[in-house]
Amino acid sequence: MTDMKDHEFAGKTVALIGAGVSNMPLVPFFVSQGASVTVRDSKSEESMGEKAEKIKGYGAKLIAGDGYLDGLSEDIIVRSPGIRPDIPEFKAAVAGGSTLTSEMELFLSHTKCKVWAVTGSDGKSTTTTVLSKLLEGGDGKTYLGGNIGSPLCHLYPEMTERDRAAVELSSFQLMTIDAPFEAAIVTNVTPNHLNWHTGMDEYIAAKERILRRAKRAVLNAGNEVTVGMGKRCSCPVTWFSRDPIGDDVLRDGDSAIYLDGGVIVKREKGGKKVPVLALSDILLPGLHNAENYMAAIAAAGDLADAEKIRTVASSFPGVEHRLEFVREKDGVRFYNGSIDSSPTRTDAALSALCGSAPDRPITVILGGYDKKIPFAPLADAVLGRDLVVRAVLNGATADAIEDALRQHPLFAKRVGDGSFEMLREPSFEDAVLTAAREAKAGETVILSPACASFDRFENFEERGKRFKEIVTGL
Ligand code: UMA
Repeated sequence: MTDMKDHEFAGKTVALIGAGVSNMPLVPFFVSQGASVTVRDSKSEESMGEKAEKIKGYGAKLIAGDGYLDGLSEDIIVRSPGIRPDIPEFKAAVAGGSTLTSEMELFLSHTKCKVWAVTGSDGKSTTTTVLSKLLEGGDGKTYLGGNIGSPLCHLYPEMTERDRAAVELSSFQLMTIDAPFEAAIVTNVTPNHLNWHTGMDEYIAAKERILRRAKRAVLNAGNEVTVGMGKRCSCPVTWFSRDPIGDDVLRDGDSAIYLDGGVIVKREKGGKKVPVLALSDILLPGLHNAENYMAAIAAAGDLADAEKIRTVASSFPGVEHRLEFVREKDGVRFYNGSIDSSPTRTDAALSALCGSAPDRPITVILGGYDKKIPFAPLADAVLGRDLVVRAVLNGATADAIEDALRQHPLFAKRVGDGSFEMLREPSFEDAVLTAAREAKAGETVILSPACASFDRFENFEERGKRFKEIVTGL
C-alpha cells in the first residue's frame, strides 16, 4: 500500500462497535495498518461462536455481552449502521476526544474512486446494481457495495481515480454522511424504520443528506417527499417517473426521464426528447423496475449509451432472491423471491408480476418459519388478484396460511368457479415440484413465501439457492 494516508491508523486505538457484515472486514484491515483494535458487541462471546475466535485470531481484543461499551474511549470509534450515533456512550466518548465514524464514512473520506450513491425506501438494491452495471467498461474497475451487503472501506487502498463505485446507502448510514457524489439517487421515500428513527422528519432528513454535496440529483417526480427534496436542493436534478412530468416539478435547467408509450424517453435540458429503452427490453417485471432503470440510466448519464443500456436490461436477472428471474422452461417462467419473508413483501412481489404485460397467471409458493404474524393480509394479496391462480403451501405456517385463505370472503367463490386452487405439500422440494408440474405454458411460478426460512434453512439465501437448484434441474 502506497497511499499517502498509509500509516494514518498506526499506533491508534480503534473500537469497532458491532461485529457484523460492515465491521468484520475492518478487523484485519485496521490490524494490518498497525492500529490496536478492540471489537465490542452486545452479543455474548458464546453466541458469537466462530466469529469470536476469528476476531481474536486476527490479533484484536473482544469485549462481548453486557457492559460491552464500558470504558469506551478509543481514538477512533466505528459504529455499525444499526446503532444510533447519539447513544450516551458515544456522546461521552466524543466529549472525551474520540472520533465517531462508520465503515461507509471512512470509505467515502479515503477512496480515490468516483462514487455514485443511491438511497430510498424501496428499489435501492436493484437500482444500485443496475447502475453499477451501467458504469462498467471504463478503464478502471467498478465496485458495488454499501447497504446492499458488501462493505468497501477495506478496499480503498487499492482503488484509483479511474475506478467507479455505486453504493447503496441506508438512512442509518446517511445519518452521519456528508460526502461528494458524482450523482445521488433517491428512489422514493415512504414511512419505514420508524422504530429506529425518532420520526418521519428524521428519516427524511437522513435520506436528504445524500444530496448535500452531489453534483447531480436523480429524484422521483411521482413521490411527494422526493419532490420536496428537489425543490430544496441546489444541484441540477434529473426527474424520473412512470407518468408524464408536470412543469410544476421541472425547474429551469432540470432534465427528465419518463415512460412514453412503452418506451423510456429522456428529455434533455433544451426540451429535446431522446428514446432510450423499450420496456419490452427489460427482463425484470413490473413498472417499479422500469423506474429503477430510469433512475440508474439518469445517474449513469453519458457513461452508458443506448446499446449498453439495452444489453444490461435484457440480460440482468435481478438482485439475487428478490424477484430474481431463474429460467423459462416449457413456457413457464420461474422467479425466486426468497427474501419475501412477510406478507407485505409477497404482496409487493405479486403486485410487480401483475403489473407486467402481457398477463401471465401466477402460481405462488407460500409458507415457512412461524413468526406468529397474521396472514389475513396475505390472503388479501393472493385472493384479491385474479391473476394468482394457484398457491402451494408448505412449511411450519402451512396450517395458518390455509386457515387465512379459507376464511377470506373471496375463497369460496374463487375455488368454486375454478379460478383458484390451493395445494399443500409436506416438504419444500415437493412444493416446488408441484408448482412446476401444475403451471402451464404462459404462466409464472414464484417462490414468495411470506415467511422466514428458519424452519428448514439457515437463512433466506440458502432457501433461494435450493429453489434455484430444483428449478434448474427440472
Ligand atoms: N450490535 C451491537 N449493539 C447494538 C446493535 C447491534 O453490538 O446496539 C451488534 C450486533 O450484535 C451485530 C452487529 O452489531 O453482531 C452488527 O449488526 P447489524 O445487523 O446492525 O449490522 P451489519 O451486520 O454490519 O449490517 C449492516 C446493515 N444492517 C443494518 O443497518 C441494521 C446491513 O443492512 C448492511 O447490508 C450491512 O451493514 C453492510 O453495509 C441490512 C438492513 O436491513 C440488510 N438494512 C436496512 C434496510 O436495508 O432497510 C437499513
